[in-house]
Amino acid sequence: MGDIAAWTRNGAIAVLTLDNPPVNAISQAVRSALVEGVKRAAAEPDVSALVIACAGRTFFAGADLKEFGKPSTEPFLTEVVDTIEGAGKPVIAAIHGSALGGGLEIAMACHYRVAHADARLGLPEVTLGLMPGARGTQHLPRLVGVSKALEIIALGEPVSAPEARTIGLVDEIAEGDLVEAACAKARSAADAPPRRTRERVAQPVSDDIYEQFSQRHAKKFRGLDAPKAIIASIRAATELPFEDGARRERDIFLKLRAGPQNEALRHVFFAEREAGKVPGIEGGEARVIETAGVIGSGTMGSGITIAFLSAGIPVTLYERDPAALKRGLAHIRMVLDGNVSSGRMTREAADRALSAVQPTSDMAALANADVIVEAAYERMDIKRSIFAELGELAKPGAILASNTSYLDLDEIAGVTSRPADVIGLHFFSPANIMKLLEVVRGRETAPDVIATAFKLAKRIGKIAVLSGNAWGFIGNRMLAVRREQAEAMAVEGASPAQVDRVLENFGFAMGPFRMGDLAGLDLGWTPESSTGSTIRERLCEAGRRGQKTGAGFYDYRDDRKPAPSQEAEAIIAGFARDRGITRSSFDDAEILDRLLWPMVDEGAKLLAEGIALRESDIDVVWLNGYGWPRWTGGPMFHARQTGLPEVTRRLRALGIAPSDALMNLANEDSA
Ligand code: T1G
Repeated sequence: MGDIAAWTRNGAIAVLTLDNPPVNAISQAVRSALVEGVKRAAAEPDVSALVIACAGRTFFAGADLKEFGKPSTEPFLTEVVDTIEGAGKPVIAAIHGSALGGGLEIAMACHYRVAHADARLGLPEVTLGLMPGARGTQHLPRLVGVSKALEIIALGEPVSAPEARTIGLVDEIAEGDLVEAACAKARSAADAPPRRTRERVAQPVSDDIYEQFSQRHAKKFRGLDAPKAIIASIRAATELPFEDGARRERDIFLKLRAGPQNEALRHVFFAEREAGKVPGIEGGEARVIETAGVIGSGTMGSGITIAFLSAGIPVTLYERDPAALKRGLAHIRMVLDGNVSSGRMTREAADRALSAVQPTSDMAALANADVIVEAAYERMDIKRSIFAELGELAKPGAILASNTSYLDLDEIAGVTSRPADVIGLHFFSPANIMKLLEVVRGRETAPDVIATAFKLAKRIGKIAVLSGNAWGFIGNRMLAVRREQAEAMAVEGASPAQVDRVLENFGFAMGPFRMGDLAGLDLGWTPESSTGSTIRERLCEAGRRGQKTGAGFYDYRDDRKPAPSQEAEAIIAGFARDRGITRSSFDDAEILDRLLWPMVDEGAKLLAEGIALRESDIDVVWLNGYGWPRWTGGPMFHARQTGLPEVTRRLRALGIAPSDALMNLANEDSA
């Protein structure tokens, strides 16, 4: 069996232990070893039952995603599952870590399942644009019923071992040694015929169970092909003989696996892991972070504080203005209480978090923090004065981070005598929820400070992407390009509602104009500084500063729903007239091209300038910071799937000359 599988005996029980680090992905070698092991157990007369276990940190974490996109190799996982379930002697799964996807399918093919109390079990294929492809949609409803199966498979959320035990997915929670417990279960099962899941019945449920489930999760399923297929396959388990349901499942699985959404979502899976690998930094020494300081208790400062507290990192929250500090603390308490009522957090954890924040209006209280994140106003003069003080008062070795969204990190670092300790940690609002963290590397930022930032990001549940120090870093620079195109189209005759609808149909939750109104049109604008040179400024001058003033690009009634605005339209038309622009109508395809491809062109420039390390990093930024629809893989992947030469052609058709950076990528693509 080679070194991927070990065969040991525990009396009459054979134990087959697979070892394919790091997560026991079910590679071809693993599949072969499993089939060989089951056949060996059948052939050895003094073996009365077989335990299947995994070495390392987890049971099988699913099919080997690295084999996708290549020709399938035998034995297929379906053959493995059928061989296990068809075995003449009982086969018991010993589950620890995460039994996911094909891993859980292997476990369900076993006749009994024993799990470690900390194990998790799930079928997350839907997050990859897939559905289980090895009897998962047929076995699970037979074990736990249709409603639970719908949740576990169509939502892709794992269950804990205790919950799995309660719903009938797991037979026992191991007390003490897992393999010993599994062997004991095997001994107790050895005299009875194997209990085959496929011989059980999946109880039918009424149509409205499926209807209600689909409606309840319509937003989550929007744009995805897999959920509908999953629901149909689970239903088939209650209507068809096992073999027919399994055949149907396999056909649909293979179609999804060959489809664009699986390709895009597999790209996302690996891209999000690749982003954490920074050449010259990865695995480097990191500084110890036990306490944090946050400067500013506004929306960002309190969100960042919650992110640290939720990861068990105590925070000294500094705010110059005591009234603002009080508001910030109230916001933190409200969010933590909300986490408790939504079940995302226990009351104890929330109280522990609340007791770990030390509010202060004296900056000296930050002196002992291991990392200090400045989340003050987005003005360079304010940031310079804060960092000049921080440079003096923060203890040696403390990391000084700015949450700036656009500003020059080197200028900020330059006012301190310790630029090596200065880094950008650009959180996205709400900072306690959004997963993206742009880690901005200054000219003198020390490598161990970057390594610490990436380690800290993982600890607080963020996905970090490295950015060079240039205006707007990665995401906001591309966002500015999209906004410019959107507002230009509004001046040229497209309505804000049409532009928003086009982007929302593509898969964004919110189009650029609704987003602008929500964020406020007056960011960085003041009546004194206004020049009326953009439609945003014209709207602000007319008092239309966004949803918060009841009017922006849209009118907002008391239900806060955006309604097309005659007044905004008149202001935009007036702006066009002043510039001698003849307005015309747009078709949706042209609007989408003008929203997406100039952003991709900007992404190519970011790569050429070395601000972004990889195309996939740019995807990760947009997927996790701006709600790019995951099933299309991100801006750069979507452009690749469209074909870069085609993207440059469409840019030219819009009258936009592709940059040299994009042309170079396109030429490589067609080489
Ligand atoms: N295949 C290949 N490599 C995988 C992998 C997989 N399934 N899962 C993880 N890795 C790699 C990952 O790229 C990283 O590599 C390393 O392992 C650690 O991962 C037929 C078709 C198990 C919860 O969707 O959810 O089965 O960067 O950083 O945070 O029906 O990995 O070190 O080189 O994520 O501790 C279904 C995917 C597949 C589970 C561990 N299974 N994996 O999380 O570590 S489809 C999944 C995870 C399927 C069947 C269908 C997580 C984890 P590197 P990591 P982690």
